[in-house]
Amino acid sequence: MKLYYKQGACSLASHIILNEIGANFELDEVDTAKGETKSGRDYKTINPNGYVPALELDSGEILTEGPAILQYIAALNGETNLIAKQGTIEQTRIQQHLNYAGTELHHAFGPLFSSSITETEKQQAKANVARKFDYLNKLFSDGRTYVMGDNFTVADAYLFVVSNWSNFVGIDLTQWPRISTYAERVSKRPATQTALKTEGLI
Ligand SMILES: N[C@@H](CCC(=O)N[C@@H](CS)C(=O)NCC(=O)O)C(=O)O
Repeated sequence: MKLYYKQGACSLASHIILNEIGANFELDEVDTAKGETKSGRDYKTINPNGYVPALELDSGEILTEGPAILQYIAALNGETNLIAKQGTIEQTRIQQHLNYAGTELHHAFGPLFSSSITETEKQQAKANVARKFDYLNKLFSDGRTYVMGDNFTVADAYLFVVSNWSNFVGIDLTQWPRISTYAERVSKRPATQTALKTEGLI
């Protein structure tokens, strides 16, 4: 398997889950601006949408869209509890959190990575991110360790990566103490540490 990634991007979640399952995999870094991989491939031939992550299977088949990739990887190792059985309320909840991570939190961060954003737009985007964090912070008010309870799942990998972007866009995550503690907890997992080191983030 080969993961096409960009340093610290949402592809980091797939990288973490590959480590969590103990997968044998390669990495190829993508310069999304140039549309090229480090190995010299035209990235449009891998993902026509131009964004990371993409996962190339040993069969040559390519998977795209982070949440789908995360669940595919997790299912490769039945010894882990990174996802739940299809059709159960637990799996639906994991989907709920993955969807929140992607279409709400990740989406809210989007404008903050644009080089053409105005100061007013930046403040609006930050306020929007804050609303998304408020919801997540409340979720943790029952003292849960991970978003699903005691068990770390694919949703935590994605939520961690997106929460961690706060450091790159001038948002102080300690405004949401439970999220800040949670992000710290996920960052300490050996699989996360390895991924962060490999991507040159620590
Ligand atoms: N819907 C896609 C979105 C992926 C996405 O937004 N990827 C970003 C990085 S987090 C990207 O590659 N953006 C292009 C760029 O950074 O130039 C997914 O969930 O996989």
